[in-house]
Amino acid sequence: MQLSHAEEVQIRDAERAKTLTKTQKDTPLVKHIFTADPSAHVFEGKIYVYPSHDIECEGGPSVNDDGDQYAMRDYHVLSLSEDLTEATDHGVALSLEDIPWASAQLWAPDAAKKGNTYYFYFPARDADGLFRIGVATSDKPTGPFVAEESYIPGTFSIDPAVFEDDDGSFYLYFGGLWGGQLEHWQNNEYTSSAKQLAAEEPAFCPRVAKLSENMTSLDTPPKDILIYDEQGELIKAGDNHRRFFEAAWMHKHNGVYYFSYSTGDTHKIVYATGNSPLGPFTYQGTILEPVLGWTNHHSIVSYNGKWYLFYHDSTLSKGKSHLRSVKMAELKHDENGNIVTYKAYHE
Ligand code: FUB
Repeated sequence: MQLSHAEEVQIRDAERAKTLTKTQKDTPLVKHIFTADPSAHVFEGKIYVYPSHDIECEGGPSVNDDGDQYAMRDYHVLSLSEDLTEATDHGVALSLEDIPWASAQLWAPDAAKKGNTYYFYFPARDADGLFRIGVATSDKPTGPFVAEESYIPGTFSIDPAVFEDDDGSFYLYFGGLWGGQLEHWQNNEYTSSAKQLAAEEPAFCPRVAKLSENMTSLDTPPKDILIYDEQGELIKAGDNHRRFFEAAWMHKHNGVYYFSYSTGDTHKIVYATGNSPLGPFTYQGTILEPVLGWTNHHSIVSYNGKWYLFYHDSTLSKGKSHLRSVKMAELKHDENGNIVTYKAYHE
């Protein structure tokens, strides 16, 4: 029987964990729960991290390429001490049973602050099993968050990331292949059969939409984010080391927009740069080499004059891809603005 990619990684990583746990450069921010998909932001002078909360599934997970093993049911919020040496878990901020429209799988979230309100964005499956993006609000960065009655109209797929530009506009980035269902959405319409692309066709695009003033709806329909290579050609579907898979993030450094993402089945975090939050972007290189575990997912935030990379790996669970832990490291841009590739393990 042919193994899925997820099963192959699971078998491989049980062995790799023995070495990589010894050579890891960073330790998990918290160890009493498993956390993943960290979205970090500075609110009121402190770093808050909005992660997924990984759990062991009852009866053991069914490991497959749709990600059924990622069966999360609630969210916790973490905050870091000012010297960044300690993390506090503020407990459950939102639970599946308190989200009227969601049926399962609380995947990678993000958060934003506008005025005195904190907005928590999260993907989940709706009653029909389609991933949608929801929003919940609180007057505190740690929640508890109160979810809207329905998901944000016009949203689909997974991995919301919210970016506030210098003019106070907010943009929502999202999308994810395979279990994230992005292949089912063309021109913002759902099709029951996933579109198949030939290797030479342009890859599936992540999406971006401007958020409305109220932060709970889209101001514009989602639009494709175009990512070009150095020759000015769109990155191809078969270019698995550079094409978008999931885990979108945006940061701005010296006036340049850095769009970063996971390449999925090649397990890297890479980036592309541009002059507008809406793109187009030109591919630049690797931010984070593959980590222990199937998924690679990150965020990048500036704090007290330094840049930090938040990411996760599966060292604490000894290589189980669905039980991950959030870590952090300093991230450097060189004098030309290029990001210096980070390796999470000593050679
Ligand atoms: O945590 C579930 C999914 O795994 C996320 O939504 C993806 O980005 C990947 O990290």
